[in-house]
Amino acid sequence: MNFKNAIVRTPGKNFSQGLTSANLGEPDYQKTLEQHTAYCRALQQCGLNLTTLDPDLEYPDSTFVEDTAVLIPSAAILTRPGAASRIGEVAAIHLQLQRFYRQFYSITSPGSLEGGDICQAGSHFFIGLSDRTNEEGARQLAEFLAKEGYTSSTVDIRNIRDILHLKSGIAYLGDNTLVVIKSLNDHPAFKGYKTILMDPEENYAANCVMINGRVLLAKGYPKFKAKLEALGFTTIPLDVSEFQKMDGGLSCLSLRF
Ligand code: CIR
Repeated sequence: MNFKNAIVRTPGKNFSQGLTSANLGEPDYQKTLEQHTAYCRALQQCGLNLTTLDPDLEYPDSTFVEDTAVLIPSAAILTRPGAASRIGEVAAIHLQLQRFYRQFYSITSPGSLEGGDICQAGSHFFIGLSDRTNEEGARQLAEFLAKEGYTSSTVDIRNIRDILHLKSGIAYLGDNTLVVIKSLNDHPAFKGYKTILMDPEENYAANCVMINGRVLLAKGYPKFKAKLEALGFTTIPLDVSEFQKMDGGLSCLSLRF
């Protein structure tokens, strides 16, 4: 799948006031900005046209734009984040997406859903059931996707430790290949896929993204990087330590379409 565009939002100076369960200390704002700039540069290096939104101080987590929408070529599905403090982030993204999309769907109450729980694998979608995405949100998304010609299945991660979203634990790299953490490896939904298994001490790096033939991955995870390169993938390692402190990963920093 090829992408042309990406939407990103520069982190605001109150970024450290967002939600987090990581015990990694407070992010350094200057470093956060530098890492975000390098991330944006990497997206451009992959051929994407960037729409860069200004910081939104009303929503400290709003740099994690991926959680606000699920995008397919024919439609944009606006989410309804399970984190109450993040529901208001969706309106601004809706406005931006109107420049690119005509067909919109919305997840509505009592459904909740965050983009980090949604992993596209070709014409199939894995929908994570998490503390942020509930059954009703998953049901609504599955219905919208079916209307647009996609299949889906749910993956319950509520009993999996240390992952916020489904895509904290899996990534799809194309060619029927999934990156998977050990605790999700035996899930029936992933039967029939080739899997790249994470070494548990490198689990954080499972949240990587394939963009136009290159894999963006977190810097500092040598085993995973070597594994990918041995399989013939071109990698772009990026330092995202400050985002990790706020439970964020590489994928959540952009909407790619
Ligand atoms: C949150 O807890 O909502 C943010 N601090 C982090 C969101 C990360 N999003 C993602 O992995 N898709």
